Amino acid sequence: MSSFAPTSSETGAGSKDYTRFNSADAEFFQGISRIEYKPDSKPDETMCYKHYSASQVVKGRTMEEWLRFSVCFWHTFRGTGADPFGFPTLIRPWDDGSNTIENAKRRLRAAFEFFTKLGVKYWAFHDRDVAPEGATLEESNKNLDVIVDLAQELQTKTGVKLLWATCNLFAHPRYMNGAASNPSAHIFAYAAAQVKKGLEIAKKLGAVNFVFWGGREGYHTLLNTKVLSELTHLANFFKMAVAYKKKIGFTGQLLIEPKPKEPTKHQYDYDAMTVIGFLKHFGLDKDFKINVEPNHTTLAGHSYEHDVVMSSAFGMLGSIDSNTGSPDLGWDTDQFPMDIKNCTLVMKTVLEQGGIAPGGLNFDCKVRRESTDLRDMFISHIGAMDSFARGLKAAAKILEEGVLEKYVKARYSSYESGIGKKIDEGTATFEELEEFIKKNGNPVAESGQQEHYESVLNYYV
Ligand code: XLS
Ligand code: NI
Ligand code: NI
Repeated sequence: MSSFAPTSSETGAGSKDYTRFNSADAEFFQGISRIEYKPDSKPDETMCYKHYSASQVVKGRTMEEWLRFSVCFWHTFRGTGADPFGFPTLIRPWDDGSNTIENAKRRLRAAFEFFTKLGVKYWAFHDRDVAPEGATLEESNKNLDVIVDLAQELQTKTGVKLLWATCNLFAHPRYMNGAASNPSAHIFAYAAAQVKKGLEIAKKLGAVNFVFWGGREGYHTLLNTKVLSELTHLANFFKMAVAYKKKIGFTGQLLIEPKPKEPTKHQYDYDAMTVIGFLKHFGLDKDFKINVEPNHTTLAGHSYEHDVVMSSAFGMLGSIDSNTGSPDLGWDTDQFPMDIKNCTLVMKTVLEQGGIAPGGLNFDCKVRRESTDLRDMFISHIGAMDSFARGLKAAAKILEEGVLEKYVKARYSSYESGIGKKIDEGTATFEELEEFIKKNGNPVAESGQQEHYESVLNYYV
């Protein structure tokens, strides 16, 4: 990869005038105004909402309240389009490619203009995306303080709120063998100190959640790994986070984001059920919920909505990193969710559980490397927001008409009374069930009717 490293003339960095973006009233997205709702717009008018109307009421709440969209800072303002085979393609006019505070401030101002023009009320970031990492922890914290002050000012000015903050515990080489599951206690301590600061800034910015994603918490070979020690350390790390959160009075919901692999071969937070088992085993399930990312769910070999449904069933669905993979690829492509059926299935669960707050739908998505215009940043978010608005409307109709529900209810009706009710409530015994069979004889297996259910769903999408 290093032999492919671009020079500044190849990236365009350093050759332009960035100072015009330094003032507080600089405009970053010239010629683009506030995105409007235009339900009658033509098919190729993609710089407006056709379905997402923030104030439109669906099932007793506004679309804005149900959907709680959030823009992620890392992809949308730090993504460069570089990949292992090619140079950056997403060269933003305000970004000089440097690791300076000035550049960080420009990016942040550009981001808040973007959130405002798009009309999205939440954002999310990693500590190291917003502020440059220094040579020491103290230096990094000092950089963060400067940027967090500006973020606070911009949040107040625009009314945009922080859906969640997180710490980047995976990019720096010190974390190559993990952070809280690192074989070195020294590195564990560094990660803890970093999260301590992360919780403090989350509190300062009024974050309604705080996320842990363990991209390097796992193993590449079991030959060098003490799995139970690593998992115990990981749990102890989370216990310290809970204790510190309580100590400083941070009220945001703590979330764990499952992912089976990438960058680590096997990640401990494999999928929703693995995380729920881990949390219950270590007595952490009252303090954490799950941030489901559907692209991770499909990476784990499940269907798109699987982890959303599973976490919700256990009362553990906290938030959603609403993105998608490419079904023909096997990795985390972080694409904008444009599939209405997927969005419908996610929103069906969100409606069924009465909403996703304090979580939201965070666009952990990146425009394709080839989508190089500033307008593509808008079009991608607008397209995904419209897909979710359609998903919300379709899901509301599915629930209101209750057709699917009627069939599901009938399918399980044998558990509503008699011996079935006793099984459901956990009071039946093997002896009783044997008696039941002797008395009632052989059961009849009924059709699962999958195609019938699929046809009903298609009617609504
Ligand atoms: C990576 C994850 C990451 C988390 C935040 O695959 O999705 O972006 O959401 O650290
Ligand atoms: Ni994510
Ligand atoms: Ni991801």
